[in-house]
Amino acid sequence: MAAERRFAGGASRAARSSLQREWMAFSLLSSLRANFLGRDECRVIVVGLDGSGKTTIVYRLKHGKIEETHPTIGFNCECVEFRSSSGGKMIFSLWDLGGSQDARSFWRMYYGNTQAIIFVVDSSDLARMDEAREDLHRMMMEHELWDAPLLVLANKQDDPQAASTREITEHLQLFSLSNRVWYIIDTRATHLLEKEANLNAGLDWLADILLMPAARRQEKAKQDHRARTAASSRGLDIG
Ligand SMILES: Nc1nc2c(ncn2[C@@H]2O[C@H](COP(=O)(O)OP(=O)(O)OP(=O)(O)O)[C@@H](O)[C@H]2O)c(=O)[nH]1
Ligand SMILES: [Mg+2]
Repeated sequence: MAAERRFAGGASRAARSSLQREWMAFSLLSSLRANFLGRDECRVIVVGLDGSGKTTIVYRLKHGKIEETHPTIGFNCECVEFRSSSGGKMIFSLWDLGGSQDARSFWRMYYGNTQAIIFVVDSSDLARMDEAREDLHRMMMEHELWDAPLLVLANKQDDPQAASTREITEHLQLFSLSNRVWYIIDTRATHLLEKEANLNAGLDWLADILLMPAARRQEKAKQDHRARTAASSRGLDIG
């Protein structure tokens, strides 16, 4: 089942009441999914600032092609069946949340039962990297998301101005996330070649992590943190 909710923009009050309607639609859809869908479905929220490429990514994963997008107010939801390179099978239920400032104030409404977070960054938008970091860390403090693995997609790497994954790791202060499994990967969602788009590589990591027992995941978070801290102190690449 797929749902699309889009809003063409406009005055803030209109946008907020549209967001409230979206939230009600979301609650209904969530409870239907919880009742009727299988246990191998993983609920993932796809978040990040407006224009970072979330909808482009979700549509590409779903339909295998690049589609025209419009700013999302509310959410899009798509189910994507995925088999990781290690053979793990997973159905990702991807909840693509609008990234405008108005829409971001509603993100927390969608956190319940979330199993993983995909945070999309426009790597060429250095001017808004602080804003992205603040939103990310605010989300990391949320109780409902304490255990959710975090996949950061450093998108728009085709842009000549794009910051590297290492630079983005530093801008977003990912190293401070010592109790969470996280991973950052470079993506080019509008590149024609899948290998260059690199989206499946990110889902590969996520599928393997989600198939791990929770206790093992916590242990991995600690191991990764120790390894990254050690690599950083030796000036090595720590992504
Ligand atoms: N150059 C380049 N453009 C991209 C890439 N990914 C997405 N875009 C473009 O970025 C613009 C915004 O993409 P969307 O997917 O609508 O962004 P969004 O994050 O869903 O934005 P909101 O819905 O407003 O939160 C579109 O014009 C996309 O074609 C990429 O990797 N490289
Ligand atoms: Mg969108």
